[in-house]
Amino acid sequence: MTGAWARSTPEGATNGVIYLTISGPTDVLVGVAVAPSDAASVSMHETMGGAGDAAHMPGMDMSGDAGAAIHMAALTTVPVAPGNEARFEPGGRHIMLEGLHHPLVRGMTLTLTLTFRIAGPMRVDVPVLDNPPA
Ligand SMILES: [Cu+2]
Repeated sequence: MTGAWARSTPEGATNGVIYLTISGPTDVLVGVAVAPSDAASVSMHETMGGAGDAAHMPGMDMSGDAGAAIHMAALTTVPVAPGNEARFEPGGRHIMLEGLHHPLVRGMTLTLTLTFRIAGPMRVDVPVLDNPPA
């Protein structure tokens, strides 16, 4: 697990996003979670159609035409293997927090629980940043 970070959000934002890279051993990521006090639900998504991070910009209305144009597919499993790392990065796969209970503010740390088919649950500290780590 490397490069985990969550993008900061302004007051009132309902969605947040976490990125990280997972390398082997061979396993399958089958679940993601954060503390119930942070968000109502967490899921793995794949962004399609070149919308990239815009899908998660604060205030973005995902309903109606805008939502149709920016297609995000939920992923139930993500395979991991040596030499075939699972990358969650801006514009592609991401871990999406919906129903945020508070803004994500730079300096905070979220506790993300990744559940793997073989290895079971693993906790990752996720710092909240304004921009991707260098
Ligand atoms: Cu998403």
